[in-house]
Amino acid sequence: MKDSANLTIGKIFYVLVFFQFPLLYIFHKGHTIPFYASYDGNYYKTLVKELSSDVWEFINEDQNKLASIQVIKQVVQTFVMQLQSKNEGIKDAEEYELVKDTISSYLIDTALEDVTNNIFHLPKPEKTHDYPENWQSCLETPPKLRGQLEVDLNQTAGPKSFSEIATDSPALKSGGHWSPAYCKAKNRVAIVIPYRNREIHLRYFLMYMHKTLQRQELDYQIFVVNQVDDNSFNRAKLLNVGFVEAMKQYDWQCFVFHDVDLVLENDKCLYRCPEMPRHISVAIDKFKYKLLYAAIFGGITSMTTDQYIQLNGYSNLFWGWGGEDDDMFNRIRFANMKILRPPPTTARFKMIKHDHESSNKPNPKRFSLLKNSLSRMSEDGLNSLEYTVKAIHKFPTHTMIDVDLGNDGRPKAKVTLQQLRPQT
Ligand code: NGS
Repeated sequence: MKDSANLTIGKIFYVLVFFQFPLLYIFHKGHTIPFYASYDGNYYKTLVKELSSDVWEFINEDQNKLASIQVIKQVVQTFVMQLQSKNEGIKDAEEYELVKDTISSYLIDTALEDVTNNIFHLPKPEKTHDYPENWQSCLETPPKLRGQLEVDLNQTAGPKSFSEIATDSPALKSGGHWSPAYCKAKNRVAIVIPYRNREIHLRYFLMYMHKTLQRQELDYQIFVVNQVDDNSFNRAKLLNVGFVEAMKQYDWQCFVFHDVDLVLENDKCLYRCPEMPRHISVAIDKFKYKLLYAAIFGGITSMTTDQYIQLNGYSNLFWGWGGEDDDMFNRIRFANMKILRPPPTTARFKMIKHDHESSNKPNPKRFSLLKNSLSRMSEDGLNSLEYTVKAIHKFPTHTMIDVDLGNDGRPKAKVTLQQLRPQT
């Protein structure tokens, strides 16, 4: 009895000696390492909030509307340095980084909140889906896939005509809409193509891609958004228009934004809805099947409807060639989303050879616009989109939306009196 009592006391002693060590160690460290918890938690929160609202006010002042992320960072750093010099705030580098991170995520959250509060409301689609609800879902691996495909974009006779393409896909419904007739497609995917005057490209695209998308067993439709005004080409704004107009028709779950000159060479690269924004045109023959640069987000991309709304779509301000895709890359990063890429073994594309169009000159403003992607994000995009639909043609192979994007801000050629008078 006595022995067993001794044993218990021994155990308690053992536990106390060995287990108090880590505690002592932590207490000891707690005193020597300067730690922001030396402020009471609320004080710290108030501090960050105050700083953030000051920064946010600064951004919202009219003259700072276009403040770049660099400027914002500078402002944040100045605030933090002021605190440090007063010796009443940040204690070490770790805490400094923490304050910076907290403030930037606060800014980003506020920007995103602005987007959500301010979001335009999507119209109710005419139809939600085209299949009976009780159908079995299509298989995870579509059985008709072929893998590597023969794609020839340089045929002497040129691509097939629109009517030949329609004949090849008899199950196409009006406007280039298709869905499997034997199972419930896994996804409803709108393919949006920004377009101007590229009929040969479009015919090659449709000739190959309809067949591929059908083997992938998607519920899909091809929307060609045709810029009919004579301003510089605005790829990003056309994508926004495509998004809104497509959503009016059907309850699309996701979008593939697709340049017309790219054709998929391997049907195993599925155009299904992605978990995170996806850059699909990974390996293109023109670039020796190598990614041009790590942050590239051009060519072909895909996003869910919700992600696109959260990002406020693309910017409307990129008139002419270049930069709009980099701006979207920034938006995605600011929204803390990741970018996914399919493997280069299947995400292989052939590009149709062509010259730069004269109406799509590089946009000289693209670099300065890219400096303030963040501060524009909440007010430049879906919620500021203005355009005029001139016509919607529901062809058998595709839906063509003729759109006037409005003025690009360039001075227009003046009409002279002579032009107005009939020539004699
Ligand atoms: C970058 C452009 C992107 C463009 C990419 C690839 O330089 O918009 O080249 O273009 N960014 C800027 O100009 C800021 S490509 O060679 O495919 O025509 O997507």
